[in-house]
Amino acid sequence: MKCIRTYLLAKVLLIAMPLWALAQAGSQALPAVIPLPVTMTPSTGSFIIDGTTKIVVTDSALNKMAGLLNGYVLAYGNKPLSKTTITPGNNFISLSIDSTGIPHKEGYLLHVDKKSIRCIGHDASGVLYGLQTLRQLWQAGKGSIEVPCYTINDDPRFAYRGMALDVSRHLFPVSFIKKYIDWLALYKFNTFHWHLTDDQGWRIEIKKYPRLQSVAAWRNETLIGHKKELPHRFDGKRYGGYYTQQQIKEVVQYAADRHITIIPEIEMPGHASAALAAYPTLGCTGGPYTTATFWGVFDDVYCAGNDSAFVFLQNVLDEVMTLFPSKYIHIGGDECPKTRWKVCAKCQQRKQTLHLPDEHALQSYFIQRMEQYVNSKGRQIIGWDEILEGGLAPNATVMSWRGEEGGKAAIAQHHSVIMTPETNCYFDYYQSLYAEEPLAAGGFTPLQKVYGYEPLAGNADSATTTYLAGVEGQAWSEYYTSEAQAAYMIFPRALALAELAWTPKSKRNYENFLNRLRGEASLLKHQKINYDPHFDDITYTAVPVQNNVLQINLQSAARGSDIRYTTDNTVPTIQSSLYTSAIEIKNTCTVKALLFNRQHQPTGRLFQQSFRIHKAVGATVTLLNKPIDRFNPGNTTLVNGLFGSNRYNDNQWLGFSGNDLEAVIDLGKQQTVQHLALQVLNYHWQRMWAPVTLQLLASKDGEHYTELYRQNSFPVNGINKVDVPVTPVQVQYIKVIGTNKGVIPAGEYGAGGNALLLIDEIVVE
Ligand code: TNX
Repeated sequence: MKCIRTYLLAKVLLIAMPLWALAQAGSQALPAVIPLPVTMTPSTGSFIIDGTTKIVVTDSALNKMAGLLNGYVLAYGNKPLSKTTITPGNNFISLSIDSTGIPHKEGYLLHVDKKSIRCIGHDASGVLYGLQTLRQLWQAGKGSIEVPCYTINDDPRFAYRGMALDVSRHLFPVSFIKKYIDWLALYKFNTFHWHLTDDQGWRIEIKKYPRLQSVAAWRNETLIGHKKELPHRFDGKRYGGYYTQQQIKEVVQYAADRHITIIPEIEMPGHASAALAAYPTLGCTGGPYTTATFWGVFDDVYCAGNDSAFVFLQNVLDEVMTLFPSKYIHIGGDECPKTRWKVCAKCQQRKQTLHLPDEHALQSYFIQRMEQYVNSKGRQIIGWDEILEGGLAPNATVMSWRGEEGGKAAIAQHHSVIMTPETNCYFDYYQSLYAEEPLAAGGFTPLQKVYGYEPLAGNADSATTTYLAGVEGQAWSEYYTSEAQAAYMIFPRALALAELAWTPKSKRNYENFLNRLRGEASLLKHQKINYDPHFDDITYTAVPVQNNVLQINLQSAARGSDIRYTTDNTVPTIQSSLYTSAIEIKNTCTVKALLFNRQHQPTGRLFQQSFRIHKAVGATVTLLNKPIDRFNPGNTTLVNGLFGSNRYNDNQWLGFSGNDLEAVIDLGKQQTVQHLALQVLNYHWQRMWAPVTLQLLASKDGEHYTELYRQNSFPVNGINKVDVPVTPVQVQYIKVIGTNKGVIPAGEYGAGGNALLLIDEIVVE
């Protein structure tokens, strides 16, 4: 045990954690292995790897693994280890395969004792994963590496453990792609989903179509700031590039050496602006088209009535399938507006000839025709969940992103499914609500939300769900303007996903994960992963406890730190109030809080949040219609003194999908009201539409209402603040009616679907 303690102490010191943290962490101070292995049994002592240690490999299939191990050793400035096929008496690391002894695919046994390390895999992947665990166990120094004695038995929960990267919106060089692949392997991902084409740029060389390189790979300029900021501003700089086939081959090999399969994605029939710019005859109108310069969904798509569009895509896929040996080829299928098809003679002709009922069926025809082609080459397709609309292609795997609904529907039809719901697996969303977070796509997916995701609500392991292949994290790059920014958004959320993908459900525990994540800091740093370190930030909840009184709870996952706070707008110091229990707030104010460590030093970022206390805070709210689950943090959200932010997914907005808002606020007794205020959202690119009509009414008895105010236009793109002074009246009830836009009109994002009406905080003064 002594050595383990020494090891832990060294590790703790290395990451510059104060000593008290060790005591604090107590028995939870495990070596920082992420994802957590199935079983880890410590024993006494440690093994020292130095220049005299040998790697024993008898199976030539594992020579590459020995090479990788030496790479990891070298990366710490140590000498490479020499290889042998003869097992010495001691001081060796043996790599071997035993598919009977280790029964599970990709599983491994890592046994470290004072004399040797044995890494036995079910297959070569298993050996690779054993080595990744070894890298996380060891304490590397110059000249030698100490590994605590352990026996670890491990294998993955899901067969499909994926991370994507969008290189269309922003392009990343081959050097970054390789680093990314290294990082994925370290956390035991086995699939890299490479999103290679989109409206804003085509990134793979296709020799048959040179204009994909000279035209589709380039855009004239790029949007500055967020898409919701109107009018759009552009940088005026030509942007683009693509990967040559030679580079792709190199990356595919690099990934294969790390047992990562690359699944290429070639988008169709939508997200095709760049390809159409190069070959306008493939679209319905014939163009001219341009490679998109801002983010979104575009009406111009491949023409479903034009055989040459299919021939083009088949030729493209021929080259793609030559480059990528993966069983699966992702052909997109998402966000394809039917606007052009509806008025295109060729598309309508196709619809008629095939007796297709509508344009959804036409999309289904498109995907099925491409599926047949891909299948004829011995491969399978993956498509986003929109491929369910109009009928699923017979052998397709569905990637469920708009929640789990698509995934469930596909499972019901006995199709294989990969879960990647945007609420939990989209790493382009904000991970914190702190104002200093760099610009991101808009939603809010903190680390805990990723970690807490459980596919199919905990039923993922039952026999009925053999169709659930696994999970994937999405890295859309609209707002990833640099490699550092991409890494910041992806990590550590990808680590949370890695643990969900690998570790048995029963073993997962967020606090324990955070402990290990803190312990992982030195490795993340060594890997030069610019991860977001703010997962210990102070967060809060606010609950109205009685009329005009809010109870504020502050929390942080940080161990052994104190929270100190102020309500007078000053920055907290060590003299400020110590947070011990919920704060009661009776007046409008800003709470500011900071973490102080044992040395009384402030750590982390300054928390600040304003609360507006008004007459409705704590009042009873009755809703006529139920908000949709995704935007239903509870009725009191409308009267909790807090305003929703433009990150709209911050649990302050109440959302109604397709149906109207009708809220009645009971102030408890008659009161003088002279001012009403609220907020509604207009983000059409996220299906969010301000009400067609908003009415504010008041009543003394809850039966007879008088209209105080009505508004029919909400011109602001984003948050519309409604601020209404009213002639003072004595009332007990306030009614707010918002008429939903209903079905999203043609030409708009999500056309034909239900509009979302979002409202927050009804201020009564
Ligand atoms: C939707 S997810 C998209 C992407 C965007 C992403 C932004 C999916 C299949 N399509 O084109 O980049 O939202 O969050």
